[in-house]
Amino acid sequence: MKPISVSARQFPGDFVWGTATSAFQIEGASSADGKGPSIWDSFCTRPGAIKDGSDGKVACDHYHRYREDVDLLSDLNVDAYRFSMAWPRVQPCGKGAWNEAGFGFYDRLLDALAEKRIDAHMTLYHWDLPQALQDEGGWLNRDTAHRFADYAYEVKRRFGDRIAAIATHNEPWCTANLGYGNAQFAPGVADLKQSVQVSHHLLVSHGLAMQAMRAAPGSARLGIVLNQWTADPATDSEADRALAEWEYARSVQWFMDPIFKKRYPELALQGYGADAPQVQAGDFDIIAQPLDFLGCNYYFRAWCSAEDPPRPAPAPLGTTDMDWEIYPEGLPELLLKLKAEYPLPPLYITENGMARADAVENGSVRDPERIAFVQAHLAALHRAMCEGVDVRGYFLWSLLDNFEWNSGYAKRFGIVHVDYQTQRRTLKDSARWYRDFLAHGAR
Ligand code: GCO
Repeated sequence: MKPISVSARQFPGDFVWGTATSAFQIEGASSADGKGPSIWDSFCTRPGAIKDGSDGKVACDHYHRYREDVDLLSDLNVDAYRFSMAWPRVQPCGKGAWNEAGFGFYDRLLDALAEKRIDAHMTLYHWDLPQALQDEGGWLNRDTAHRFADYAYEVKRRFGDRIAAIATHNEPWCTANLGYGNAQFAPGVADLKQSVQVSHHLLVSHGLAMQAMRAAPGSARLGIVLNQWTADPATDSEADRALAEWEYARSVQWFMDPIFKKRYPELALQGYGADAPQVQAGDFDIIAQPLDFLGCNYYFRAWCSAEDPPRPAPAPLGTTDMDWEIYPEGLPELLLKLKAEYPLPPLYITENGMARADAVENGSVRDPERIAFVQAHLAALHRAMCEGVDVRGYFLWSLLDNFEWNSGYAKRFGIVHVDYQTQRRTLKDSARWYRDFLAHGAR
């Protein structure tokens, strides 16, 4: 990929620039100060679940090094930092007693961010359900949605004036499809019917949490973060086109329709047949709460081939270390499609970035492909904004190399390299580029 010229000055003066992380992927300290175990702590002990056999016990040790990491953020000139709260850190069993020591960590993190004038964008649920709730059925148990709303209320009550934005869920598609559909993620279940029911409970929990947080004090803006993609048929064949429509319906519309149209997409319901979820009267009224923002995580498009084996995506710009096609054009295509289909609130690109097999050589990490990746996506994003899509911010995934779920530490998404033996942080060239990009756009 060639470098593309893009400047922060092209974007609105109040555009929010940030980086993103999540609790389980960076914090470590998995049983410190009263934290309860999460489903990811458990999943990591399952033989073969994590490709490199690793776990989240230490991760980036951010729990102990958060000050250094906030200094890094400040050096990068970002306006905002997106991170998640570990539910079992603040409520070890997912219900009942709060863990003050756990809240203490986020209190200190928020103070450190405020000191550096960095806005906090917090996610309540980035996949680390308290194991105690899993023992009672996890997201398959509708009661978990109510426990989630209690947790959301408490967080907003305590921190609602110190956090710019709170997202209920990060990528509920992953929780349902990877956690319950194909067992790649915790809790490691492979059962279509369960995964579809879980997706419904996640949506209900989002709605209940939104209602609870609206009733709590605090000025934080409230929304949800979805992973989204366009779905392109590999050929013009009827089978490929049908597959692409199905893919878009079951992934994007499945979460957008309930929130914005109080229904599930007909095509997906038909496809699921007997596996369609049980929906109670009034559920769509709960789910369709007004949002202050919608977070969109964009990494790739879905390439839909019904052939066996499937036709590979053309990938003229190459693929990332995850084997994901680099396809910046999909971002404006997706955003314009969403704008045409839904009454959207302001959008944030809450994740975008790439994995690369990075290594430190002579004290530096050369990652020109990542710089080109971000530039290309920003240029594409800017085109969507020129065409009228209301996007308010961009968060690069990720600040640090971290625990990439079932890939363990083998995949590096950070703009800052982490040496897991020493916990040494080294700015990659992409971090230096982002820092300068933001400095030149200084307002
Ligand atoms: C996601 C998660 C992140 C991942 C990132 C790279 O989008 O899947 O939010 O936790 O690490 O996306 O896969």
